[in-house]
Amino acid sequence: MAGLTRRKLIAGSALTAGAALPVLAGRHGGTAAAAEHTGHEGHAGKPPPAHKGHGGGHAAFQGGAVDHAANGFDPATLVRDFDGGKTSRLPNGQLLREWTLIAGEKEIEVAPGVKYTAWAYNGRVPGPTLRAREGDRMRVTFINGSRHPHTIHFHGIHPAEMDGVPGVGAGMIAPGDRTVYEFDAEPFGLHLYHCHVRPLAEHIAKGLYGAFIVDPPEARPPADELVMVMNGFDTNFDRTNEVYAANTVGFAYMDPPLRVKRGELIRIYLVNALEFDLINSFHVHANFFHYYPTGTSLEPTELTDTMMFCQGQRGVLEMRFREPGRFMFHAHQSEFTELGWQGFFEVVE
Ligand SMILES: [Cu+2]
Repeated sequence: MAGLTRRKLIAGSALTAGAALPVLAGRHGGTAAAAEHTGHEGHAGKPPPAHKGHGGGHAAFQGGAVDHAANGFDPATLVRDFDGGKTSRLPNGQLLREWTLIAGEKEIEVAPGVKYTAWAYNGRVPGPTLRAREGDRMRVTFINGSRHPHTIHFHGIHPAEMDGVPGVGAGMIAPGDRTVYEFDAEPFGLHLYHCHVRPLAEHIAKGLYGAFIVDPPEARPPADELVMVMNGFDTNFDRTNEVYAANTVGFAYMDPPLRVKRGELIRIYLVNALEFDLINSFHVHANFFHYYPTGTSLEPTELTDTMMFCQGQRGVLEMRFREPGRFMFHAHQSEFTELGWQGFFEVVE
């Protein structure tokens, strides 16, 4: 992978724009994808092979050949996976939610044939989507099972010693050590958590982050709820990303697409965990969404089809599809789109 740069990938994508279309239409079987995968790897250390139409070159990058079982997580299920922890009542009546997060090292496939040695909470990138209601007590036991010091820094409001930064409270957690972060879940909204050990960009970019949802005291209206953590992977350590995605695996929602129901309220908890690029974005085709910045108000601030996000920025999106069919969603930075950050909603009756 040493010679794999994102500029080369983009150049390749442009060359094979025609070949990529059949992939978008979902006509590639597993065999074709596997063959293309070989073609893709051919780009790593030598000039691109001649593109002989269908199946050549970078159509490979857009196949569906990632081994989700080997990764240990699948974007298709992760997108609706919310973790409320183990619940019990404290003597004062407050609801206690408990989780254990273990930091470790794990090789994952972030696009067909593109492997990356990630640092992960509980073996998945993004880490578990932690979910509580405003005012619940959160108790997160953090175990560092890796060879480097790490922390968990939560966004939200909490005491300084629970902030998960070096030099405050428990500070950096050494390999083999553990600590407990405990605080009340507030304010309601969409937050995130991530490691806060320097060099910060590397510790975050390696995969130590996840979404943290605090529900309002009165639940939001019923909806088909999705979580998308926008991220990227610097596979050749040049401080630019070679792969972009929502929920880690580039092109994951191209095949299979994300199935949603016509007319049903869809709520997306959208977090930008991207490093090395200052801005990311979300765009949906042929539809508009209400946008709730940081999810901290129940009144939307905007009706739009595109939002941009700085690092750590997040918000809640709500929309309904009027018609069945396939509708794209992707970053509106075309470069990110071509390098993996794109998918389809498949709207069904
Ligand atoms: Cu770290």
